[in-house]
Amino acid sequence: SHKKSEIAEKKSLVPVKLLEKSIYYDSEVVSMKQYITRADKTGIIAEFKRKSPSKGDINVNASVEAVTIGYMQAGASALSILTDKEFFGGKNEDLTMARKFNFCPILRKDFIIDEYQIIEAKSIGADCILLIAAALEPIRLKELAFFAKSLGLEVLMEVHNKGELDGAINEYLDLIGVNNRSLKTFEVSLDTSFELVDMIPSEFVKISESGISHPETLVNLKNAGFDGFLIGENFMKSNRPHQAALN
Ligand code: IGP
Repeated sequence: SHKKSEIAEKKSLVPVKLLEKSIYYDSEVVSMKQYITRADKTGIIAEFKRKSPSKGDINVNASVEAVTIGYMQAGASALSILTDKEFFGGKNEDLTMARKFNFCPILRKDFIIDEYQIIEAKSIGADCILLIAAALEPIRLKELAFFAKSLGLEVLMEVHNKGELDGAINEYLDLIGVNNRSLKTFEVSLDTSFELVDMIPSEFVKISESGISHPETLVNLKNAGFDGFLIGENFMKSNRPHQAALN
């Protein structure tokens, strides 16, 4: 959703120099790669998402503090916080709020196309960024991944098919996520995950994203080789997202 002009505007409003003064900018990241693969964890990346283009309003009044603390107490391995405003009703402050109350890896969920957004991610307290293969030229994706690594951040690359995976894979990625939801039709198919899992090289942590709503789905995905599971809507649609169970 971010256009170049919007980013330029923001850069002049909040210059990089100011972002670099944030207390989070120099603090160490909490490794999502490590947390996801820890044997004593569930592998669940629990997402805070107020609304989405596919579902409209999901939970517009949810409190970041209550929900994220609850997610972690319930056994999540990590958090994903939407910061995109236009489509998901998120904001940077949501991530910073999650950071203040939790010691765990936090993924900044947004449409990243520029280095500025990566500096911003670090400054608001993120540990990991998302790069979407469908939205970036492979060479550009690699540049952005390299840049993120240079700030100490981890990188989750999202793919939808074999073409994206083969075209964009590079040595600066930490985790690879297969998104079961088509960005074009919003249709969810878990087959996407089952088809791609064996094509992901073993050095990357494997995440299945979207449309997970049954415990047996999670078990099947795990048996197929996935380490992590990104779950948003199924939790957020409940009045108490952190007490929601997959069912
Ligand atoms: C979570 P779900 O179906 O559990 O709410 O999905 C997450 O995978 C989804 O929000 C997502 C997303 C994205 C959002 C995956 N990739 C890219 C925004 C941008």
